[in-house]
Amino acid sequence: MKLDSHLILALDVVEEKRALRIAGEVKGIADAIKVNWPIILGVGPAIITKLSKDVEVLCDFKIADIPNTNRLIVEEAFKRGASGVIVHGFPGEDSVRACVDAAKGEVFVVTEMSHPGAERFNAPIAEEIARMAVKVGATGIIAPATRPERVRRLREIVGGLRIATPGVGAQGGSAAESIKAGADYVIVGRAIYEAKEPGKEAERIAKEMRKELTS
Ligand code: O7M
Repeated sequence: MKLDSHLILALDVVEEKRALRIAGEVKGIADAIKVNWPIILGVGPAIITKLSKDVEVLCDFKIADIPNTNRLIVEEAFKRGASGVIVHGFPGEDSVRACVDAAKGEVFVVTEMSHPGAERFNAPIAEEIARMAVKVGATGIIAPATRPERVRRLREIVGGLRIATPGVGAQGGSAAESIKAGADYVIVGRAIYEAKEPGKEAERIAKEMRKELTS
């Protein structure tokens, strides 16, 4: 996936017309569009192929199953035009390795999630998951923009792997702080797709990160 604006749009809308309008407005601004179950269930998996004609598509299926099922999901995502997939780390090394082996593009592994509830079960194993992501040869990890100090710590563990951080805007995280903490990408949903002018808001966030990177 390209690394230019450092912005990934989380397109969590459930109507095709609206999805395509927003995708059109951020075209050339976001480095990729992330699709999750809301749009897949609302619009259908053909949206992956449709979007992928104009932008790289990251399939955020948070894949978390046994190795064989994981492999099947990953194969289907790439068959439809995905550039990358997002998988959970907690099912273990064999499950994550099955994704890496089946992938025809990038694999991001979720370490610590951005919401408050993640602190109980998720955060205590996040560093181990990050080490596993390095070991199995994943492209990168997902880390919480809502806790920049955790992004910083996870960066120490994963070295040169890519880090994508959701939780900017609606969940209270800051794009500039995420970049400062070591993120390569920020993932932004509502702050962009609920904005009056999604393209302008995407541009504003990209500019905020550019400023941070050049300061
Ligand atoms: O900006 P938002 O809050 O509207 O949307 C954030 C998006 O990032 C949304 O698609 C979530 O499913 C996703 N996300 C999180 O918010 N927190 C996480 O810890 C992980 C993800 C994610 O993208 O996982 C890969």
